[in-house]
This record gives sequence, C-alpha cells and structure tokens, in this order.
Amino acid sequence: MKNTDTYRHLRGESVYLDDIPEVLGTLHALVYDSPIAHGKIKSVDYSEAEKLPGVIRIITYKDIPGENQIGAIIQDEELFAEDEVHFIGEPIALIVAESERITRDAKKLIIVEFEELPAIISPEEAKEKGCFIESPRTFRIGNLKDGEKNSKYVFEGTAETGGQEHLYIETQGSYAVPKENGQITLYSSTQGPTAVQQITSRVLGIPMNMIEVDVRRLGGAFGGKEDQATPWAVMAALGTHLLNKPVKLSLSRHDDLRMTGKRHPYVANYKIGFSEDLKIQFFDVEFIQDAGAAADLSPAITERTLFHGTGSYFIPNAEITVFSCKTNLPPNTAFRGFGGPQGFFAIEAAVQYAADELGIPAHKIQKKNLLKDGDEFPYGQIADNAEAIHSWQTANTNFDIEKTYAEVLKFNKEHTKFKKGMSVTPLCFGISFTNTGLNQARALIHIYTDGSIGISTGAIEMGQGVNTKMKQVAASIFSVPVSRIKLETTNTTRVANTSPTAASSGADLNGKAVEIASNELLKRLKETAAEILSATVEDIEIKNEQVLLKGKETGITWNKLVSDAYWKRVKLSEKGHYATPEIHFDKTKEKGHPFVYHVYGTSVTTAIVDTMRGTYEIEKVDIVHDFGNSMNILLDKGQVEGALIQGIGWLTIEEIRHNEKGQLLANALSTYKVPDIYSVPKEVNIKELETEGEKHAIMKSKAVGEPPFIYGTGSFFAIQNAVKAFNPNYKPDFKAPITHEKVLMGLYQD
Ligand code: LUZ
Ligand code: MOS
Repeated sequence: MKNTDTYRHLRGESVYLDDIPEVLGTLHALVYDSPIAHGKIKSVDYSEAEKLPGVIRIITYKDIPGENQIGAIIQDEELFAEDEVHFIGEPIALIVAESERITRDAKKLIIVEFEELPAIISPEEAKEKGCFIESPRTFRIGNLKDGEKNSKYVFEGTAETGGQEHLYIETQGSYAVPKENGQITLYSSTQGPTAVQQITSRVLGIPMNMIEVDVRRLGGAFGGKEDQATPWAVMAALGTHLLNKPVKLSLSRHDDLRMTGKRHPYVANYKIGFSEDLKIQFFDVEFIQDAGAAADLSPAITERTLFHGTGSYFIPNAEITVFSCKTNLPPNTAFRGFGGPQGFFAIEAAVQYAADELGIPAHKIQKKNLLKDGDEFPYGQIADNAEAIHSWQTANTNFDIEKTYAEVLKFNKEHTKFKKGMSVTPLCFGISFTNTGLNQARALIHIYTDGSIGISTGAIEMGQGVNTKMKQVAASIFSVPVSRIKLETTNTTRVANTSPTAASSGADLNGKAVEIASNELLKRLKETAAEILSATVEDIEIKNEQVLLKGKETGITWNKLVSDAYWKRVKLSEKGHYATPEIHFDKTKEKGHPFVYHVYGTSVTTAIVDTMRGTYEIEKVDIVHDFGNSMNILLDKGQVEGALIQGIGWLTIEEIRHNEKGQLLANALSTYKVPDIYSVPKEVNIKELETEGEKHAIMKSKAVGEPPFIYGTGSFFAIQNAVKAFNPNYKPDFKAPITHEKVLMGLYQD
C-alpha cells in the first residue's frame, strides 16, 4: 500500500505551513540575531528600525510577560538574549511588520554594541576548561582490569564524527492566530506540539489550555524539529499575544542554517582489547560531545550514545563515558539516530583499526563478537530475540561476504587507476525513548453516522507515512477500506500531552493507541449487532463492511450497523491510551530495561575510488534488515533507503565547518554538500530478515525510522579500505567525513 499522501504531494496540493491561507491583517516577523559567538550586549538602539514605515513593533526580552526561558530538559536557554550572547544566531529581538520585506529592511537599521568575549569553538577546549552541560555519565559492565588481563592484543585510538545539517525541505516556521479571550491557535512545523504548547505557556505566562497547537504535516524534520521548532512558535505566539494580531514567522534557508543546531560532533578516545581468538575482552571509551551553547536535547542524546557504545557486539568488560561540552555554537540537537550513530562509529573504528594492525579484514572480528540471546548490554538489559547473528548469516547466504571480499581483492590486484574497498556494518538499535516516561500515546477515534471514520493521534506526519500506517491499523480492525478513514491534523486540543514524534516510535506508540481505541469501538459495534440479531457476540464478525453471523452474511452493512448503533445511543467515539509495558531504567545505577525491543540488521558496502582524482562512488549496498513483520514494506523500504543515503552523506561529503570566530562557513548549499543522485549507491538491495515479528511493535512491524541510518557507516570504511589498497603508506585517521579531498590526500600521503 502506498503512502496515502503521495498523489497530492506529486500534484503540489499537500498543505504545509506556508500554504495555510493568511488571515487578513497578518503580520510578519523576522529575528534579529547575534552576529558574534560570545559577548556582552553593551547597548541596543532600535529607534531607526522602529521609525521605518510598516514596522509595528520590535519585541525583546523586556516584553515577555512570563519567563524568558525555553530550555526543556535544563532551563539554560533564553528566548531572547538579555545581557550576554552565547552563539552566532542567538535571537536578540523580533521585528514585527506589515510585510516580510519590511522586516528585512528594518533589520539593517538595528544597532547593537557588543563587548566581545573569548569564544570556545572546540569541545576539547571546553572539556579542558570544565565547561559542561551536565556532569559526565558512565555506563559500566564487568571490570576493565579483567578485560586487560584476558587480552592478547590491545589498541588505542581516536575516532571523530562531524556535525550534520538536517536540511528539511520545509524550513522552521510558525503561524499564530488570535482567538477570543486571549486564546491562540498556533500552527507550527514541529515534531512536538506539546513541547511548543508548554514553552509558549511558560513564556507568555498563560495556561496551556489557552494555546491550541495544530499540525497538518511537516516537509521533513529528521529530529531538527523535535526541540528546535519551539522558539519560532513561541515568538509568533508572543507577537500575537502582545498585538492581538496574527503573526507569521517562517525562516529563510540562510537564517535556518545559521540559527539552528545540527547533529552533535563527537570525538571518541578509546582503548580496546582482544583475546587470541579475536573476542573483544574490553572496550574503554570516552566521548567528547560538542553540545553547543545550551542543553537543548543533549542530555538525552548523551544517553543514547551510552546505550549504543558497544554497537552490535557483546563486550564483557566495558566503560563508556560521555562528556557533554558547552561551546559557543548554536545548541546541537536531535538528528536521526540521536547520538547512536556516533557511538556505532567509534566501536566500528576501533574494530577496523585493530583489523588493520592485525592484517585481517574487519569482518573476521565483527562476526566473532555479535550479540546473542542472553548477552548483557552495559545498561543491564539482557538481549532476547537477538537477530545479530541471524541477520549476518542471512546476509552471507544472500550476498556472500567472503566472495564479495575476494572479488574486491582480485579487482585491486588487477587495477591501479581504480581501487575498491568493502565493509560490513552490523546493526542493533534500541527502540523506546530512553526517558521511559515519554513512551506513551493517545488516539481519538470518531465513527460518524455515515460510517466514515476520523482519527486523531499525537503522531506527526513528516513524510515518513505514519498517517498511512495509522489508517492501516484502524482499517484492518474495522475491516473497512482505508479510503473511509481520515487522519485529522495533530492537535493538542484533541490529543493532549503528546510525546514528540521521535525515537522511531511514532507508529508504535500512536498505532497501539489507535489499536486500543479501535478494538473498543469494534467490541461495541459487535454487541450492537448481536442485539439486533438476537445472537451472542462471539458469533458476530465484521468483514469487508458486512456483519457476519457464524460466518454467514446477515444483510447488515457497516453503514447500517453504525447508523443503528447511533440511534441506540451507543458511544461511537473512543480514546485509546497506550503506555509501553516492561520498560524501566534506574539512572542512579545506570541499569535497567530501557528498550522494549531492538532492531537488527547487516549491510555490506562496496566503494570504488578513482586513484588519480580522489573521487569515489558507493557501488553497492546489500542489506538484510529486521523489519519484524513489515506492515507496509513500501514505506519501510523507503525509510531504509533514505536513512542509508543520509548516513552515507554524514560520513562522506557533508562537512559542517566554522571559522575560529564561530561563524558557520558551510552556510549555504554551495558550501555544504549534501547527497544528490550521484551519491546514491549504484545498487541497493534490501532483503527482509525472516522473523516471527515483534509483539510489542505495531502489527508486529518494527520501528524503522532511525536504525538503518547506521548502514551509512559502511561507506566510510569501504572508501578507506580502497585508499589503503592503493597507498601502503596511508595512515587512516578515522575522522569523518571522508571527503573527496581527504581521500586524495590519503592516496598520496607518504
Ligand atoms: N528523542 C528523545 C529521541 O527525546 N528521546 C530519545 O530516546 C530519542 N531517541 C531517538 C530520537 N529522538
Ligand atoms: Mo528524532 S532524532 O527527533 O527521532
């Protein structure tokens, strides 16, 4: 089944924030932001800007009726800077005018004087100076000393990953419309409508029930709108609150690139030990995370790095520490994988480095250390239904890892102008918000008297197809065609206290809530049918819009049943509430059972490098992925392909750079290269791992949004291996991204 939005997307008919018709009298807003990375605000002069015809008001922290505070996990971030600025792009004021054009002209007339302070641009410097977002956290299993004792080979090294721009096609934005009595309807391109509502309430000093957040869909998000959609919505709402007029704030691409956070860059320093037979005996790793100037979601992202510090391997003795470091850059934020990919890269770099030193292919080490049932993760959870070995073996059966490797060797013997490299990537990704309390969702279902169905959930449609999945859940329970079901906007008045659509859990959590509500309604309708037919409920079935009694047609259609139920005054609306069972985590011990299940998989990547130019292509990626029992293989394969290419982009060509003043150099699509059609592997094969499906996943169909991002890891090592095949003097540095320039330098390093 296709994504039910596809037809309208292709015709340009789908409605995004900018497509909402503006109410007459709508004002437009633009943010005036800090041009320096760190400093004191000495003086501000808005007078010239205020005089410009069409400028309605310039709003600063002084106009905030509630708290000037937008921090969600830690309250350490002002909406508008008061005395000090901490990064380039930090909002200082909001210009509200009759048109967007006027706001831009007014911005040029604002004069602010700063006293510049030293800026910290590197996380290592922040660590040395003790600038942290929170105290470092460590996960431990076994004992490193035992591990060292049992090790024949010990290696030490460093692995680094860079930032990444989300590049959602729809930039951040919001539109606030005043309603009677000070109420506000807030349209926002957000993954977290409740977060927007909470923070707006805090800043405006009005209760949450005065603010209705409504979201039709997003033009992409990738984590960038989990937390960082909030400030723009709060600003629009503040404008509306102060002026009693509709206010729209939609970021230009340049403003969005400059002002919003990215994926967190990490530096990992590790020590790893192996027994004679190449079993990992210990892994001691310290991650230095660049959090930017405020906490944002960094404490949660730190957690997911800790949880994925041992990758897909069982390591009996491990110590994983993350230092979340405060720098003078825009606060980094959620991005598909949420700290997990950075963890995976470090352990895979350690394994690859060890393999290089030992003169063997990395897959020989990987294969020996895969997780199996009964193995303990460093956070205390015991692996069950582990598919690491199964997916590896299935990859081997279908794609013959040794043969692929032998072919690469053979190619490299016969060619010098081009060299190839291959790499295997095992995947094991934990599903559930690591903050246990967030693992809940609600759905509201109405069956109308004509038999059509309307569903509201807390899930945000951002192109991933969650609405299609919600329709599938209800359609299968009611046995009606999907076309009879409408997915309503995500709206905090209909479904309250939503968790963000994040952590790959949108379909699971909201789908389960739809399932619960649908089953309740179905039960009621069956009881009604039993009453009409003077039969027992157990003998009633509803199938293909017909009521069956003991398997035989009764002539009662779905429409008639619904209508009769209404006239019998049966409740045709239901709210479902789902809370993930079995999960818990004790932060004081750093142990528990945080994930309801894990997603596994194995990918095999082959890359080819042009040894004269340093350019490369990903030739092929063969994937065996654990979908559980996919409820929609088209959508799910789309997620795997998209995540794979986004992962490849992160580790190969996407390079976030700042100058020493903290200015973003990669500030446009001319200076920040994202994957295009040429970056896409020439061949991608995705095979479904055969499993029984997962009972805690919606319709046994496992979460799929983030896990396959990890498959991109293989591109880095495959390219690096190709360079090694050309230049025996090459000293790989395990610093991602491995850009074409870096490859060229590596090819001719001596
Ligand atoms: N967001 C969050 C996430 O708040 N908690 C998580 O565990 C998470 N994981 C992945 C992506 N977003
Ligand atoms: Mo996310 S990284 O918003 O699941």
